[in-house]
Amino acid sequence: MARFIDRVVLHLQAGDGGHGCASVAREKYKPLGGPDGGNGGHGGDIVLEVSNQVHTLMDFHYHPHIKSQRGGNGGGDNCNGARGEDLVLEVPVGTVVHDDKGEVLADLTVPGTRFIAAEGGFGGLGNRVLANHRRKVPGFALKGEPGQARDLVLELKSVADVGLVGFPSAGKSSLISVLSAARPKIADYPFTTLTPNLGVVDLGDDSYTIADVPGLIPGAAEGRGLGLDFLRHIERTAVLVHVVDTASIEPGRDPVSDIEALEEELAKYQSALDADTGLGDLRERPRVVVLNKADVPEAEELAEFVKGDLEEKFGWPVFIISAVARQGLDPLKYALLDIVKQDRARRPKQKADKKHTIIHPKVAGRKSQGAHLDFTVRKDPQVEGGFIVTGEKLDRWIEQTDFENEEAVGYLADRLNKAGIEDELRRQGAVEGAPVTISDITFEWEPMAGGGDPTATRRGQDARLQGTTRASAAERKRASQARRGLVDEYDYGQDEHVTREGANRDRWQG
Ligand SMILES: Nc1nc2c(ncn2[C@@H]2O[C@H](COP(=O)(O)OP(=O)(O)OP(=O)(O)O)[C@@H](O)[C@H]2O)c(=O)[nH]1
Ligand SMILES: [Mg+2]
Repeated sequence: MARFIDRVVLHLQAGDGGHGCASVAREKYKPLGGPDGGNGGHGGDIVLEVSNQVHTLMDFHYHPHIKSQRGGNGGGDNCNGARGEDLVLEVPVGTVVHDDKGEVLADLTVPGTRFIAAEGGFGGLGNRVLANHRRKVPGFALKGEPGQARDLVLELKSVADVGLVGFPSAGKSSLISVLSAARPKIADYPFTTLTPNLGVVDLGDDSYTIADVPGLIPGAAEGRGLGLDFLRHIERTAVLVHVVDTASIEPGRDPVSDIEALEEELAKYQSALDADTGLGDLRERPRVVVLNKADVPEAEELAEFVKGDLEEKFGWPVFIISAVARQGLDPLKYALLDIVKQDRARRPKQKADKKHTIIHPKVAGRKSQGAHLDFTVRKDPQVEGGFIVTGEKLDRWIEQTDFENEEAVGYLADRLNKAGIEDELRRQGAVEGAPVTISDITFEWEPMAGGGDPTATRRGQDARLQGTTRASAAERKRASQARRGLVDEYDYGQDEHVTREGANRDRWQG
């Protein structure tokens, strides 16, 4: 039998954005035409789509590394790069998406719902759109942003209204087979059922689903039997049914202690759930007791004998049935329907228009494309006189910057200034030459004189980039990375060699 995979860790890498292009139009009598570099295309997203055609997470188990397409680079002649294709992966109904810290990101229960699991990077702007009246022919373009890389945990929780629990061979699979069209394997040895079975109980106008899970034994919480893992399939049920075998009660076991033993395991399972699942406490779920195999005379006798005790002890409804002889099924079916209906009435209605919902997880800076920029400036605790500037959008700006290109670095400096970061640094007492760290790079701060027109930078005229004795921005970035441990060691070519320790001892002086 195929192994039932119901939990899988996915390693996602959404497509990077294509780079923008810096290009200058060349026409016959116009040796230097306008900028005509196109934008890079956005990288493709990785999307999960709920489908009722798939029922397991099996495929992901074999292919957990998932990558979507990169955006095309922009080209000259105003050619924009192609958008990377989205990768749409089908997941079964009942898939719950967690991040790697266990936080629930999405609970995918409605077919057609889409979840953007990893977003492709934005394409970089080409020099045509970067041009303005001052920067007429930008000699640079923005780089594409890397696509989102993240690990997600998918868990399949069957969406059943009724969950059957019981010792092995109590007759759970037999019961689901007579209540629904499900045809699970039935046999007289324990642990016949290795993976949960779902069935639909059809009562004409009404229907509900029922889940038959593998047998439980005392000690399951410590891993005995099949363990407790499969209980996640009954986490969201409206009612739990204890199926008790009254025909083959062994010495030392009786219906009351059987139920108590399983209750104990359920409680252990509940307390092992680390976070609030949002599904309420399993221990507070309504219960029903089914005394099965009443076609066997002694079993029926025992069942009649303990019924009153059970009702009194637990306060749950008790039904005496025979799955094999199909006896006593109708009262059980309708009693379960009642409980399911009450539960449904309590839950918020799922609107019909929820059909094609798209769930967008929050992605840094994406939603706030406007002028407003959130950033924080604080003193660098490790560097005397240094500052650290953080802000979601800033990381993106750094990523977009081609540090090999000084004009691009000048453009970044303008953006930072415009955003008010210079003002804030000044306000907090930063002095010229202060090491300012943004994202993975440390700059040496050179305030713009008198806070001059921040858009005034023109090609090759950025004062902050003058001077031949200074390290290039690219070199500073490498040194900064080495110092911050982002790269262990970086070979500078020639004889220069910067190591982490070296850089720490003797901070890079740009
Ligand atoms: N006499 C009688 N036997 C039954 C009845 N229901 C189930 N059985 C028998 O009990 C044995 C176990 O039945 P299953 O339905 O496989 O039990 P289960 O609870 O699903 O068992 P696991 O999957 O191993 O946990 C089989 O031999 C069934 O034929 C019943 O109502 N009467
Ligand atoms: Mg079974």
